[in-house]
Amino acid sequence: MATKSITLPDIGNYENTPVIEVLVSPGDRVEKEDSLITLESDKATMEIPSPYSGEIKKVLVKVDDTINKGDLIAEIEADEEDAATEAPAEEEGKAEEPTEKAEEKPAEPEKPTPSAPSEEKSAQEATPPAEAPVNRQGAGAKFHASPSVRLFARKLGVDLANVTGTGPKGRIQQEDVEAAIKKVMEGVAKGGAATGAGIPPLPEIDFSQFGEIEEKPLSRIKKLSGRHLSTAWLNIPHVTQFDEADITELEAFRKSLKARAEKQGIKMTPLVFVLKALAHVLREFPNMNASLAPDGENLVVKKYINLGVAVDTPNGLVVPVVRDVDQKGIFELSEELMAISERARDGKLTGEDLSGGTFSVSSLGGIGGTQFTPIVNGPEVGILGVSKASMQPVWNGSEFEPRLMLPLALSYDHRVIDGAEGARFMTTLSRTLTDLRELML
Ligand code: CAO
Repeated sequence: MATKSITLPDIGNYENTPVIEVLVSPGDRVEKEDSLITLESDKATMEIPSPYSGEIKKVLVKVDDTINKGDLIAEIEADEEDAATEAPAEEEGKAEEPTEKAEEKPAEPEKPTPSAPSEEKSAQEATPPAEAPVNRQGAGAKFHASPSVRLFARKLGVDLANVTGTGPKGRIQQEDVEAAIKKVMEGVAKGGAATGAGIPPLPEIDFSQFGEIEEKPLSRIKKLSGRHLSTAWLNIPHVTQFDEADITELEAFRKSLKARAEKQGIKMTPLVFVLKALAHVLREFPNMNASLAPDGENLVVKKYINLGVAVDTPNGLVVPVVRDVDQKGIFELSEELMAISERARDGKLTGEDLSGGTFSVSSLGGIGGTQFTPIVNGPEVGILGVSKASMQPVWNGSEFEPRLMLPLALSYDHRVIDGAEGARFMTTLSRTLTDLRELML
């Protein structure tokens, strides 16, 4: 092991050549011929390979530096066998082929000298002069691409680490960069459901190679809601706050009303009490009953409280809206929830049923599960997830008492709601559900 200085070898008739990429950082392990930096003159780009294998100790250039023959690029703790072989470039500032063992040579003929400058009139006229595998800083990704393809990708802002090469030995060609851009653009055109916004797409896999498969078209609702959910998930920085509300008294009250409700043909579930309590708490926390203006500069606070309720239908999830929940009683809300979920399941919802919501609720309480993290129904600010209530032993200060506990999950847009506000909202909601007399305050 010996520390060696790596200098810029003779790269031809170039002076003060700008460094456009630094491909290594201290601590990186490089093999002989791995590219260290990329230079770009007005006519060409070229990669400067390492004359040694070893560990990079210092990087002495940075992007936008301009360098000349003989300038220091890096210091390397060279492997023993490399260290024994002085790099002529170090002594004479000239790039010559360092001696190397035949078995160390990559299968493809690659020169250890700098990539010969490619005289690129345009990226189309790409003649790959040398293809050095690049050990990407941090990412550790390795890929082959000629300087002209790298230039092409850089001009279009494409990260080659995300491009699959179809050339020999996976070499990335210009067509591959074009295909990657096309895929992203198609994703954007489709509403960015799967890709777009620079998000790398999921790999396309032919699953039939592993066994029998069947392709089924997604329902229209699934496609629409999928796009909306992806948009919300990608645009809104989500936080989910969990809590549990003691609904023992609420449940007793609900049961006491059950017979009356049944007489009127109404099914009264815990969800309507949640809707009522939620509307009350939203009055106290108006920021939660709001939307961020598209410019991100203002909050549009709504003075009406219309709650979207997620309904599971045979064709997928829909979110009809129950209007003015704060102004309606439990019986009226129960009736409305029954009617609207029936219309949803029959596919008879109108545009009006589906619009104007200010906050949403997703209840899986009738099905099961202890908690889940709902996705905010953007541009709303929050959504409440309700799971199945269960009897729990709760410590009352002197003993454990069996109490009916309702798990709640609040997801909110963290650009609008701070953690403390989210927690206070949930504490107030839990308190209201535990003691419905809060509704009168
Ligand atoms: N804890 C315990 N039991 C609950 C409960 C809870 N949180 N919520 C409902 N229940 C009970 C009800 O009391 C009812 O019991 P009974 O039949 O004995 O009275 C039973 O579970 C079924 O209730 P329900 O689901 O029919 O009615 P609901 O008012 O609770 O919900 C609706 C209505 C439309 C929201 C619901 O039917 C539904 O579609 N839920 C799915 C929503 C969904 O898919 N969300 C996920 C969105 S993200 O993909």
